[in-house]
Order: sequence, then C-alpha cells, then structure tokens
Amino acid sequence: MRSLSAAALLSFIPSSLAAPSEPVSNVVAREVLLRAAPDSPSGDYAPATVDCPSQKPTIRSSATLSPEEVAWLKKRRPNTIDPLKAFFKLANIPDFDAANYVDSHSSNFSIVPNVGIAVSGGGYRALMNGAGFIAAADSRTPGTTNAGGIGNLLQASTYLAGLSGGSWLVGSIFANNFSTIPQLRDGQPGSSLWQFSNSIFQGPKDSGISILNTAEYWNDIASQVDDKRNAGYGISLTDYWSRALSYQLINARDGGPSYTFSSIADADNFAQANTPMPILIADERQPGQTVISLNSTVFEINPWEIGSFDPTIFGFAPTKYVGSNFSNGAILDDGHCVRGFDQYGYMMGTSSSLFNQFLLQNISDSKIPDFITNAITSVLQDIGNDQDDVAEWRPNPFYKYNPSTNGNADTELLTLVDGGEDLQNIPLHPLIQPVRGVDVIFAVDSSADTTYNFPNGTALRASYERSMGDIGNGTKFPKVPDAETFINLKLNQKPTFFGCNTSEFTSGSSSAHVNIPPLIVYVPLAPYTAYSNASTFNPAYTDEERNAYIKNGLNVATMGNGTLDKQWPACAACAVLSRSLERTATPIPDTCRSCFQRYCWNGTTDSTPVGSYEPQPFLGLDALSNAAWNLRTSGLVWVVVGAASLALVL
Ligand SMILES: *[C@@H]1O[C@H](CO)[C@@H](O)[C@H](O)[C@H]1NC(C)=O
Ligand SMILES: *[C@@H]1O[C@H](CO)[C@@H](O)[C@H](O)[C@H]1NC(C)=O
Ligand SMILES: *[C@@H]1O[C@H](CO)[C@@H](O)[C@H](O)[C@H]1NC(C)=O
Ligand SMILES: *[C@@H]1O[C@H](CO)[C@@H](O)[C@H](O)[C@H]1NC(C)=O
Ligand SMILES: *[C@@H]1O[C@H](CO)[C@@H](O)[C@H](O)[C@H]1NC(C)=O
Ligand SMILES: *[C@@H]1O[C@H](CO)[C@@H](O)[C@H](O)[C@H]1NC(C)=O
Ligand SMILES: *[C@@H]1O[C@H](CO)[C@@H](O)[C@H](O)[C@H]1NC(C)=O
Ligand SMILES: *[C@@H]1O[C@H](CO)[C@@H](O)[C@H](O)[C@H]1NC(C)=O
Ligand SMILES: *[C@@H]1O[C@H](CO)[C@@H](O)[C@H](O)[C@H]1NC(C)=O
Ligand SMILES: CC(=O)N[C@H]1CO[C@H](CO)[C@@H](O)[C@@H]1O
Ligand SMILES: CC(=O)N[C@H]1CO[C@H](CO)[C@@H](O)[C@@H]1O
Repeated sequence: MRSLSAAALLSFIPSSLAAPSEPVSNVVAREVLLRAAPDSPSGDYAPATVDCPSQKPTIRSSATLSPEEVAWLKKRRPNTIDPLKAFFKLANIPDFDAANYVDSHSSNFSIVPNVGIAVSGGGYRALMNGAGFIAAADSRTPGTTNAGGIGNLLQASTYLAGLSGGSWLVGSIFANNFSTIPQLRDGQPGSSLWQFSNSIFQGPKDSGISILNTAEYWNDIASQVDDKRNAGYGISLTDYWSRALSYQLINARDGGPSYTFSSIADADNFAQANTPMPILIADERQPGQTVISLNSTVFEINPWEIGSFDPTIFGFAPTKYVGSNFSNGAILDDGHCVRGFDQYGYMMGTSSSLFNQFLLQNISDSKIPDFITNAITSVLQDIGNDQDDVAEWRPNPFYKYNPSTNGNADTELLTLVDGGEDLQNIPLHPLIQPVRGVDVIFAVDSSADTTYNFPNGTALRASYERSMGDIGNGTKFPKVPDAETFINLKLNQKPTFFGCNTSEFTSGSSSAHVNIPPLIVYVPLAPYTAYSNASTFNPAYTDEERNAYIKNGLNVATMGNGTLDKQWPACAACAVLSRSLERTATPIPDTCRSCFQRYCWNGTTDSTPVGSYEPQPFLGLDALSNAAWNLRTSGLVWVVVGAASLALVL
C-alpha cells in the first residue's frame, strides 16, 4: 500500500490542474531560512571544557524567576500590547471594547492579560496538530487575520511550552529563527526540514550538502555521538535518537550538531523579546526507579536555565553551563566550566526520550546498518534494558544540592526522561507556577488516550491530581472530570474552558491573596477536515498527509474559521480577558457570559461507560486527506477529484 502513495498518484495529474496558482506561503518559504546558534565551543556534538566566566555560574533557588527572565519580561510584556489589541479587534466582542481596555491599562502589567500556549506530546501527530494551532495563532500565516481567525494570539503570548512531540515543534520553530509554520512545512530545496516521508530510520531523501544514503547518514550520526563519548561524556540511546530527529527539525548541515539551546537567548528576535519564551519539559527519574509517578520531579528547559520549581530540587542551573561540575550549587574546581552540553537536539530528545523505544523496535529494520544496531545494543547493555528510555545527564548539576529533599543529591548522574511519562502530557507545569502569573493557557492536546488515538482529558486530570499533592508546592489547577464525561459531553470535540469560576479556588480561604491559577482553554485534537489521529509510533507521512494534518490542527484551533461557531474568536478573546476583568472588577460583557455558558465546563458529569469513540470529520474530509485515508485503510482506488476540490487543499 505504501508504494502506491497519494503523492505518486498525484504526479499523474497535470501540474496546471494540481497547482492553479502559487500560494503566497510558498513564495515566502523560498526565502533563505537563516538560523542562529552553532555555538558549541567544540564545533561539533561534544561538550567542551572552557574557562569559566569571571562570575562563576551557580545553581539558584526557584523561589523567584531568574534575573534574565525578569529582564526579558520587561521587554516582552510591552511587546504583546499591539498584538493583543489586534487579536481583540479581530475577535470583535460587540459589547466590549477590549482593545481600548488593554490600551487604558497598558502600563500596568498586573492587569494586561498574560498568555501562555502549551503543546502536548504525541510524536509526529502532536507536532503536526500543534503546528496547525500555531499556524492559526500566528498573524504571519496567510488568512489568519481574516474574519473567523485567531491570528496574533501567538504574537500576544508570553510563553510557548512544548513536551515530547510538542518539543519537536517548539524546538524546530526556535532553531529556525522563529520561522512560520508554512516556511517550516515547505522547507527549501535540498533541505530535509519537516520532510517526514522518509522516516528517521531511513534518513533524509534530499542529499542536501553531504548525505548520500542511509548507511552514510547513520555513519555521520555514529561519529557525532562518538565525539561526545570520546570527550568523556556518558551516552544513552537518547543521543542517537535526538541526532536522527535533528536532521528533520533543524535546518542546518547534519542537523546542526553544534547548535545549543542556550544560544536562543542570544538570537536577535528573542533577545529583543519579539517572540514568546520557549520552554521544554522532561521528568526526573531517581536511582533504581523505572516507573515515573505523578510525584516525580518535573524539569523545565528554557534558554537561560534548566531545573525545577518542585519542592524536591527547587533549583535552576544555567543552561549554557549545565555540563559543568557543580556541587551544592557551586563550581567545584579551579575555574573550569563546560559548555555545549545543552546541545539543541539533545534537549528535544530528552523531552521525548520515550521514543528511544521506537528506535529500538526499528533497529532490526534492514535499512539500518549493522554497525549502528551493534552500537545501540552495546549502549543498552551498559545501561540496562529497563533504562532504555533515559537521557543521561552527567555530571548532575544538582549534585549535593538541597540534599534533604533532592532524591538525586547523592548521584553524579541526573536521569531525565520523556516529559509525558508522568501522564502530564501537556506542558502546563511551567505555566501554572504562581511566580509566572499566567492568566490563560491554550492547552493543545494531541494525546492518544483512546483506542483511536484521540485525547480524553487524561493529561489534564494528571495535572489536577498533582496540584493537590505535596509535590504541587502551592500550584493550583482547575477541577476536571473523568474520561467518560469528556467523551459523553463532547469536551474533547471542541475547545473547552476549565477554571472559569474562580470561587473554586477562593472558597474556604480567608486570605485576601489567594493564588488563582490560569484559565485553561483546552484545545483537543479532533477530526475537522482530516483524520489526523495517526498512531504515535507512525514514523513516516507523505507530504499530503502532513499538510492535511496541519490544516486540521488549524481548523481545530479556529473551529473551521468560525464555521462551527461564528463567535469562537470572540469567545477565545473572552477567555484571554477573564482573569483580568475579574482583577479590575469590570462587569463581564454579555457576549462573554454567553461564551462562558457554551465553553466552560460547569461541573456537570456524565460517567456513563462509553463504547468505541470514533468521531467523524465535523466539516467533511478534505479531498486529499480523504484519498490518502482511503488508500491507507482500505486500498480504495484513487478517484480523480475535480480541480475545485484540489485547489482547496493544495
Ligand atoms: C530572523 O528573522 C527576522 C525577522 O523575521 C529577520 O529580520 C532576521 O534577519 C532573521 N535572522 C536570521 C539570522 O536569519
Ligand atoms: C496595577 O493594577 C493592580 C490591579 O488592579 C493594582 O492593584 C495596582 O495598584 C496597579 N498599579 C498601578 C501602578 O497602577
Ligand atoms: C480556514 O482558513 C485557512 C487559512 O485561510 C484555510 O487554509 C482553511 O482551509 C480554512 N478552513 C476551512 C474549514 O475553510
Ligand atoms: C569534572 O569532574 C570530573 C570527575 O571528578 C573530572 O574528570 C572532570 O575533569 C571535571 N570537569 C571539569 C570541567 O572540571
Ligand atoms: C482515557 O485514556 C486513558 C489513557 O490515557 C485510558 O486508559 C482510558 O481507557 C481512556 N478512557 C476512555 C473512556 O476513553
Ligand atoms: C505522592 O505523594 C503523596 C503525598 O503528597 C502521597 O500521598 C502519594 O501516595 C504519593 N504517590 C505516589 C504514587 O508515590
Ligand atoms: C461561581 O460559583 C459560585 C459558588 O459556587 C456561585 O455563587 C457564582 O454564582 C458562580 N459565578 C458565576 C459567574 O457563575
Ligand atoms: C451545564 O452544562 C450541561 C452540558 O454540558 C448543560 O446541560 C447544563 O444545563 C449546564 N448547567 C448549567 C447550570 O448551566
Ligand atoms: C482515526 O479515527 C477513526 C474514527 O474516528 C478510526 O476509524 C481510525 O481507525 C483512526 N485511525 C487510527 C490510525 O487510529
Ligand atoms: C508556595 C510554596 O509552597 N512554596 C514552597 C515550594 O517549595 C520550596 C522548597 O521546599 C519552599 O521553600 C516554598 O515555600
Ligand atoms: C520496520 C519496523 O520494524 N517498524 C517498527 C518501528 O516501531 C514501531 C513502533 O514500535 C512498529 O510499529 C514498527 O513496526
């Protein structure tokens, strides 16, 4: 079936029919995608020893935000004012002048809404569905500032968090100079950026600069990993996995072996706070532990720091120097530091380390050369089979740090795993920290909870439960219902708001300063125009599938550009305003009241057992995804579709 791809069949259609006119996005895409950051001192994949800066790096307490983040926010929050106003103007709340509201409070950032976006895990499915959301929220994507659009939401946001498959998306955006989704999707001639039709097991199709075939591709990967091993750093399967992944996500020769995550901080557009702040998530595993529970420590990786707000570690290390020898928060030796440990792909690989198993299950694939199979098997022998999903971080930056609460304080190895392993598959953790003061989180969920790979709210329930334990450390989270209720009340078929009524957090408290968590705008993957519910472990996608899945994600984000609810953009705007209006005791406009009636979960449950959850596309399948779908599932013969429907999807 694979060989008879939609792409191959399409090639029989005359090009005049297939591409009636050049879309604007393609023209933009051909511009050179410059990217910042090959700044590892080794010039390759290995970390290297350098002289420490005059002020030696240290580990700091998580009680406050980093000075770097605080300084950056002073630029970022003002930069969100104009996009917020543009977003509100387009959303058009008829009985409330939201743009004017923002204008009149634009010098007080405890009033201006503080927006975060969180993109869940779920492999390529999550990358593509998340990309659809980001495309919809990005004013630079053609069409998103037309009626029914939510363009400018991305420009108005402060934080953009990604986990596992979502970290590939967020990582790829920032590795490539905050390019737009159409630019990333369409790539460049000779580049393997977002070319998912060849799996990472096979390697890129385009030779680009140096890759010729699968064996050479793996040869390059093996020699990059050897660079790190030979420099004296521990190797885990995550090194191979993330190297392979980088060829698709970082538009640089060999997937940018010397790119570092900390270099984002020096990129012009980020330093000037013209973009949100990227955050990736991973979980900590303690010595001897194999299962990650909700009590596991959650780590965040941002351009300046890596660490945790949890009461276990409660500290942050500087991302740039994270490979250095710290002991109880200070550099051990006589002035030597390490740079380059924060290798860009390794950060994405750490967040998605569960996919090591994907690599393992495919190393017997005949296309993968024996030497690489042997290398991977020998790494496994060293670390043990039950550790096949780990990313080794040695030395442990939190060695001897907070020893009374840090279960890893006595080990020189910090073991991090996929951020979704504790079931919190949406990276909400960094955005519900009271010190960040986020007002609303757009939580894009592409989790495969049900038999057919749709979400059922599991990730939200995990975050809710965790917030109530000691590990929650003062974070709060809105109450969410059981999986059956999500399905029976269709809370996973359209955007749903959680935590609308803040009396949920204030009742029973006498303190005047209760911490009110953000409103959650849950944006679940659902079929609008494509069945993008592909298996998490599906390694390859035709360009047609990729484009249809991204477009479905855009339709999820906009409810089909307002087709299912003309007022959806206004309702999204009401969600953004909600906490702020409450703080200023502004009466809720009637439009928002009516939105909250439609979109807020009001506490009703329906736990009736559900049969098979098999939603049908709400807006009818796109012609092409329909074709790809039929080919894939039932082998139906391709029916040549008319020029009109082709034009719709190309
Ligand atoms: C990054 O993008 C910005 C605007 O989008 C552009 O002005 C700048 O030149 C780009 N930088 C690089 C290094 O490509
Ligand atoms: C900013 O707004 C908050 C909340 O309404 C208010 O308490 C504070 O006094 C305002 N600050 C200034 C400088 O106006
Ligand atoms: C919504 O608008 C986008 C951008 O213009 C377009 O690609 C998409 O097909 C539209 N969706 C629907 C359902 O018409
Ligand atoms: C860190 O400590 C290890 C083991 O104690 C040592 O081999 C290594 O050289 C040290 N690294 C630096 C940069 O000092
Ligand atoms: C919800 O998802 C979880 C996995 O995340 C699964 O175990 C459970 O069976 C699902 N329940 C329903 C009703 O879909
Ligand atoms: C997590 O910690 C709480 C205490 O905050 C404890 O009650 C619970 O049993 C722990 N759960 C697990 C899975 O260890
Ligand atoms: C919020 O909940 C409280 C208590 O349950 C209720 O009295 C109040 O009317 C609710 N507010 C709104 C706006 O629904
Ligand atoms: C709560 O929502 C359910 C549907 O989700 C609806 O049937 C019910 O009328 C709502 N209750 C209130 C008080 O609005
Ligand atoms: C996607 O969902 C449909 C039902 O909504 C189901 O028939 C199909 O098998 C699912 N695809 C995958 C790959 O699970
Ligand atoms: C709000 C809150 O409970 N914060 C605590 C988080 O954990 C650290 C370290 O244990 C405490 O110092 C904070 O008070
Ligand atoms: C060719 C091959 O072995 N593919 C496997 C890769 O891993 C996935 C998920 O574990 C399997 O489903 C494939 O069969």
